[in-house]
Amino acid sequence: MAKKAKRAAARVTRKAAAARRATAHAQARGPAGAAKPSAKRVRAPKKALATKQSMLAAEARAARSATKAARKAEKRSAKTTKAAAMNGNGHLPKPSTKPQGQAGKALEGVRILDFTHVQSGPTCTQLLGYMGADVIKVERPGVGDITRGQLRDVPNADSLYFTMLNGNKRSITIDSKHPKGREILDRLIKQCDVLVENFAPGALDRMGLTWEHIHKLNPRMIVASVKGFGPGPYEDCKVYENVAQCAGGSASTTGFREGPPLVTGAQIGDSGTGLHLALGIVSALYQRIRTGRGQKVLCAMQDGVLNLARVKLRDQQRLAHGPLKEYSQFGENVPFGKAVPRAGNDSGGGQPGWILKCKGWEDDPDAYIYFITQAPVWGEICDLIGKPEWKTDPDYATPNARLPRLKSIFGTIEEWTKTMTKFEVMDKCNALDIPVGPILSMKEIAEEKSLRDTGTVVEVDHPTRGKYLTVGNPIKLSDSPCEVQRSPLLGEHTEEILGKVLGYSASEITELKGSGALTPQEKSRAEAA
Ligand code: CAO
Repeated sequence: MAKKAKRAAARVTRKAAAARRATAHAQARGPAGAAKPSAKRVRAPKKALATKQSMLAAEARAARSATKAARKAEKRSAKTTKAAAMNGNGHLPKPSTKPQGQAGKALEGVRILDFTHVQSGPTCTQLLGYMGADVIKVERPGVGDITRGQLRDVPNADSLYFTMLNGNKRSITIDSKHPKGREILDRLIKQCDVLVENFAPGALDRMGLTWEHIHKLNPRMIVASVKGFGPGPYEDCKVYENVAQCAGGSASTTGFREGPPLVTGAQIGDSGTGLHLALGIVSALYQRIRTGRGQKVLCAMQDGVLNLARVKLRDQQRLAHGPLKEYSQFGENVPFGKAVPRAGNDSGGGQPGWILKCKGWEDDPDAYIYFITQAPVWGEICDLIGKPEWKTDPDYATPNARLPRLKSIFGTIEEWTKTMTKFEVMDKCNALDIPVGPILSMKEIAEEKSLRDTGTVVEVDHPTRGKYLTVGNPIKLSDSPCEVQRSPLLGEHTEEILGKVLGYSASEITELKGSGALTPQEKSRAEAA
């Protein structure tokens, strides 16, 4: 009986090792080649071990004794089960011995079927490209992404609107409504890991690319969408950036109390939602390692904006318990209404701040600095601006005492900041750990050397428009270097993708070209002109 228990324990250990090998193998192949959803190849170690453990337990009970070796083996397998459960996808491969930055890129092996246009979706797929994914952008023949021709600064060249959102991608033109085009798309679906789209609600279904169709062709595919609104009364609406800023609570809380709601220059509706979507996609890719199957990822722009404006929903709830004392309207004795008001340049946190004029403000619209009266450095601020008496004056010495008189305090600080440039104020304040920030113009940012050095602002060369600046990857990974590439010309990689990715022969490609699935129909050609 003891022998039986030993054999059972050995079988458990062998199973655990096999499961470990299978998982490591699946990981090495990357998500594009992830294991079958049937989970035959990547056995869930936890389940296998649990079954075997219970067998072992049964046999051991029957034997009424177990050898020392059997108990050791049982302990080992229990540990394995626990570890597998803890990291969620089994065992990781051994740590690479290559130096950081030389072991490939984070999303290498992941292929994206990029059906995005305008800004929200392209932001997401560009980021995935920066992380090493192979992004195949599908565009309508002859027309392409509408932004190619919008806000053009160089005649007959793709606009900066397009080029700055579509780097690190390949472009293929396919008429998704042409029967042959549908065939090509079906092949692409089988070859890709993620389909990303931000069409108007229902457009993907109208192309015949329903979730059911996609999932049947490729059960591993993740289908990621940006829509204006989530399920509800507005779900069928088309949405652009500013609509999302308004519907997500940003516009009502931005601007000055006396003025109308204001939209911000930062594209929190489009680029912000694209960023949210990218996180959804990589999470779904990670879960797929364990489950072997894809899922739908949906980011509504209203939700994305609200997520970024969550401090204002915080304030809405605080309002039920009294005035918002850090808002300058409190100090000005202006009563609060029922909803969170616009706060001008008040700091959103617990440390009051305001934008103050600096030397040259009369001629330079950006000669300003954001100044924060952080409580721990209040003494340093008082000394610096020549008001040492405020350190002990009961009207100024504590944060609560200062709240009703913030406007006059910032007025006094401004008299001091106006005597210097914003960079001189920066130098003086930083030396004392006083948090301040210069208002930088886009011109200053474009010329800022440190942003070039870190790859946040990158110059790339383009065959028709020449050199242009773009924003590189704002997310820096130490083991996944980012090389920013120019955006593709319309259909630049059509043949390459048909041949190398989809395996069409030269004669089949010629046939496809003649079918009209890759070339503009007369109507779209006229529209594009
Ligand atoms: N071949 C053939 N047809 C194609 C095609 C291709 N390769 N690519 C797109 N099309 C078709 C679509 O199928 C759709 O046709 P139908 O309406 O007949 O089904 C048509 O082109 C237009 O798509 P659309 O409705 O998405 O585009 P639009 O310009 O009318 O609307 C937008 C643009 C952004 C308002 C809408 O796409 C939308 O609301 N998207 C979701 C929210 C979003 O991402 N907004 C942010 C945009 S950035 O500011």
